[in-house]
Amino acid sequence: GDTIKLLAMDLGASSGRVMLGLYDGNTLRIEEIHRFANTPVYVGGHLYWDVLKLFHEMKKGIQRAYRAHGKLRSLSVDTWGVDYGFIDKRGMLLYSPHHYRDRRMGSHRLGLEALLPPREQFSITGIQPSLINTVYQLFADFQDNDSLLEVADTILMMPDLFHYLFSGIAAAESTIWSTSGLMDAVSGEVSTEVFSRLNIPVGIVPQRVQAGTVIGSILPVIQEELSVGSMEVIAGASHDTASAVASIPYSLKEDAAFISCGTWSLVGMETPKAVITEKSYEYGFTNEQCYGQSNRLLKNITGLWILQELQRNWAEAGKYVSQGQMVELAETINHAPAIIDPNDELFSIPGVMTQRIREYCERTGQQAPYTKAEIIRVILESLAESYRHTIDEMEEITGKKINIIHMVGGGIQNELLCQLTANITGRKVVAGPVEAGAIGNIIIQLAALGELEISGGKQVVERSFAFKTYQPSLVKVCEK
Ligand code: LFR
Repeated sequence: GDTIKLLAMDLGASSGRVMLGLYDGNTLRIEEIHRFANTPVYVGGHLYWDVLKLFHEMKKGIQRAYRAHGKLRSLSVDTWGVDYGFIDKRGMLLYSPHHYRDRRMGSHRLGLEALLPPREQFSITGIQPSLINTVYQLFADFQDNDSLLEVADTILMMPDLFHYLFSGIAAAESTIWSTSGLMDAVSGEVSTEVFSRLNIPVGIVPQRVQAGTVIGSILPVIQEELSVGSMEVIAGASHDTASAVASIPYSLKEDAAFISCGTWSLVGMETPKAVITEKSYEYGFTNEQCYGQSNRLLKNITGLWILQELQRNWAEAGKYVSQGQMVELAETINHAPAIIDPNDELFSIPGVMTQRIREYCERTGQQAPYTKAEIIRVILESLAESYRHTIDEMEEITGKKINIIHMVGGGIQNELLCQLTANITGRKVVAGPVEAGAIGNIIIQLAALGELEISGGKQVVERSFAFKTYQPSLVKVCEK
């Protein structure tokens, strides 16, 4: 039959990609059409996403793909979680969406928690309370801005917002909404309890759709602007982590965990239902929705973000070091002088990471890293150490033994991180696919279009992409 061509717009917190999927009924090929930076902007001390620029880059991607490959069947956008924008009654975007690393939530934390204590948030929603969550952001917005009640007609999570800009249709897709802290873990619907406790009008949430729904087609004005034909707009598993996990061609229900490695490291496993217990709460786990509605028990670990910040710091000082060079440096020594907790608040907002790491080491009585190699090595070993810790906790919470770790996402190009993960956790690591978010996005589109079953989709992924296995080794990887 004919090859099906479709586009995955996979947006991460530091860069975005437009990927073309080519499916011939047997294997899937992907091709990067366009890659662009996603650089947030400070305005008056607040941090925002440059949403129009992102939309512009995605349109550029559509145009390029169309020129090179002709008719495209569909597109779907997936993004990081928790962030959102508002549209007014006329359907106009009210202002640029805030970045979850903006600081406006801090002063409203206690106010919110007086109305809805953290433990109760967790027991209703299954979501671990965190200042970045939609619920904290939204509460702060309504507190800070009196006019919002009148002018905000509809809230759109980031992927929903882009789908709206492409199709004119406002929808609330379930996987992205599952990151909000505003959904009921049992019903999988918006929690009217949470909204009413916080005096936020629940009517701002648009029609709910499940992951894998064709919601419309791109607007005629956009077709005209780009000189492209019509294509369907699909709400896939529009949360990047849900897409990434959907691409893993193995069962995550038995003895396996996953780590999705990007700006964040998401460490977790798939369970039939949300795991809402004393322990899962205390250990800091959260529950989000998977494609197909099963549950993802996981922990957010501040991941390669620390390395990305370090890279930005050094580049600003005129000393750019690539990610590859960072790994080479880390391999020149064979042991980190200290271990940090990547989730310590020190590392959560933009800043000079070398200083923050030294500060952390002083506070904890450890020898501070001095050279570049030492600093990078501290970050990588600390990540692997926090993976080990999290996986051990997960075994305790679920009573399941985890023998295999599936690592996916751009971060697995850092082979040292994969090997350190195998060594430090003492478990076998299977790494792949790298473009997990985009691949998950594409197979879900194919399923929504009726072109394959999702179980078949997993086989397609297995046939089509490379995987690499790392066995735990006691030999230091860096000893040459
Ligand atoms: C990963 C991710 C995480 C989410 C974090 C912030 O890219 O989507 O799942 O918790 O970004 O939105």
